[in-house]
Amino acid sequence: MTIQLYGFWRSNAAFRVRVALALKQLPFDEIEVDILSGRQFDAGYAAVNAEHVVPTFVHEGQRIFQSMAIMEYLDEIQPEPRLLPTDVRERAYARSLALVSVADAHPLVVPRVRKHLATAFGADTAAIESWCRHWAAEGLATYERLLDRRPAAPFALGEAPGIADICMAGQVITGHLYQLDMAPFPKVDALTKRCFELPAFAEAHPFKQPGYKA
Ligand SMILES: N[C@@H](CCC(=O)N[C@@H](CS)C(=O)NCC(=O)O)C(=O)O
Repeated sequence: MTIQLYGFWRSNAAFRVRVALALKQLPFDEIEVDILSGRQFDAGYAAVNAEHVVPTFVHEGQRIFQSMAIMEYLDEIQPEPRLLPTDVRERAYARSLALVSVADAHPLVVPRVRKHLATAFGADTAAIESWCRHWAAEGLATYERLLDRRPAAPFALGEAPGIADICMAGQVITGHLYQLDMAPFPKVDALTKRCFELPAFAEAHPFKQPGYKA
């Protein structure tokens, strides 16, 4: 199976896909697109990804974008270990948890939003950091409330990590990038520490990628 992943060390969405690939033990080549230097707008990559974002996943010539779609595709081509539960209600809950970060919290802190805050509204670095910290914390607070209602056992849906854990771990990485105190989110902290004890999560961490800059 030939897999390529257009990604970037800091990309939260690429992190999700790297973890999913590692859990399924699927080897892949990662091609760097430096989204902090604007390489996502280069003509070559614009032809690959119409949204000018990473990740783009390429499997046997087929391009797939959006990390949730990619993770679901991986579950279909290589069902074990499962990232989504087989039970229909559990599967909906797993997607709901994943989308708290993927659809609601993470999109508010991506480079194009940070750039627009600066260019359209004159936000300076401190204001943009404050914005990002706020939305990173909102995502974590939502996860904490959800884990209050349904405790981890020991992962979000049971014995093994899946898409919910991957996306929650990504949200915690955003918190770390903005130096958030995790004390208000003890259940999220405990669950994601458990995730990062697994090589699939630890090795996919942005700080472990080639090109990482502190
Ligand atoms: N919802 C998309 C998010 C894609 C996205 O926004 N990716 C970011 C990196 S995590 C990006 O490439 N941003 C470029 C930009 O904002 O200009 C997914 O889950 O794949």
